[in-house]
Amino acid sequence: MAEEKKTIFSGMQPSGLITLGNYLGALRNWTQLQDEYNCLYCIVDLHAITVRQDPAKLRRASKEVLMQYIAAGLDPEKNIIYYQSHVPAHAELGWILNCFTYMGELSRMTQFKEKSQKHADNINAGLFTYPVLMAADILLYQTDLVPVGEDQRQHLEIARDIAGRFNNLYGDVFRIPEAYIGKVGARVMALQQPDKKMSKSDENKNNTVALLDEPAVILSKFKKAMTDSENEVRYDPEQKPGVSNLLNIYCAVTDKTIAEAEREFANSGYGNFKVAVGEAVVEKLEPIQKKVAELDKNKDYLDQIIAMNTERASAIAYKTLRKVQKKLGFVPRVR
Ligand code: ATP
Ligand code: LTN
Repeated sequence: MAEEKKTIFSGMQPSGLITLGNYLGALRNWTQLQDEYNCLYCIVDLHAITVRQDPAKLRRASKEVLMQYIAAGLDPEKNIIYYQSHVPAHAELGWILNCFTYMGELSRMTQFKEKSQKHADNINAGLFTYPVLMAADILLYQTDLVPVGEDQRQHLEIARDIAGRFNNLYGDVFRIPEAYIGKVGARVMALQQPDKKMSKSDENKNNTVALLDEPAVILSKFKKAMTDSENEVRYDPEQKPGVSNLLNIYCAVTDKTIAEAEREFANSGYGNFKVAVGEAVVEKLEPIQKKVAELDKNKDYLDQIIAMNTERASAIAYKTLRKVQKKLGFVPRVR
């Protein structure tokens, strides 16, 4: 990797189909960063098992995330795209950093609180230490910037705290990363419940739009989206969360401003507005869907990309891990 460029790291869980929220909040921004930065985009399968996964579905979803990364425009030669479980350094540094993270700070994490409520029968230790593994992901690569959606801001803060704490004890080991959160699309809300974020693992499939949903399905989900009892297309997230969410989505996929969109729909009822949003989304996703269908026929190409990129990621990760081990006082391995 070129030395002078800054490093970017981000990831997505193969916990289901990539949603429009994941795309607008994260993936789309990633594709705009690939020329200016050295970028690593991980498929974080170790994180995904913090909630119970069906093995066959996890395998398929992991491959689908890989194909969608590429189809959305991430060049696998320029960017290092790989599976987290293929680089064991993530789990190794994750363990070490567990010993530098406090129970108190982990118990304040919003995602932990939400997920433990949702999966009350499986509040496992991995769910609790999820942010520590995420810190390891980021710190292994001496990352400068982490492009994520708004929901991950708190996890970024804890990663910075852990890194700072380690550096205070052992010297300058980790670069302190910063969050990079886009302006539009950073928080796409659920279509039927616009007071909560659109989430891959939502059981109500009418709440989410998957990148790979068929056009007719996408249109019907938008037609069913929750609005309000007025009939005025106006941006007001407090009073009109549903309509505002649709406006946000529309502007994110068309690159129009909110003011332009409000003018455009000034005289149309909600019915027409929702169809227009749905059609704009379909148009944006169509090329990605075509590319995924092509990639899906090309197993050898995908295998080759993963093999090459796993090597590239490992080389960087183990350099940091060895430095950490040395600082801690582990006896160096004789090879
Ligand atoms: P899960 O439902 O399994 O928790 P998720 O949909 O929250 O998954 P992740 O894989 O955890 O998705 O997140 C991948 C990226 O997408 C992260 O950068 C995250 O901030 C971003 N993201 C997730 N949901 C949204 C959303 N509704 N709006 C904008 N960005 C989002
Ligand atoms: N926690 C993130 C996924 C994730 C990630 C990362 C994002 C795991 N490791 C490192 C950025 C950098 C999520 O739930 N969206």
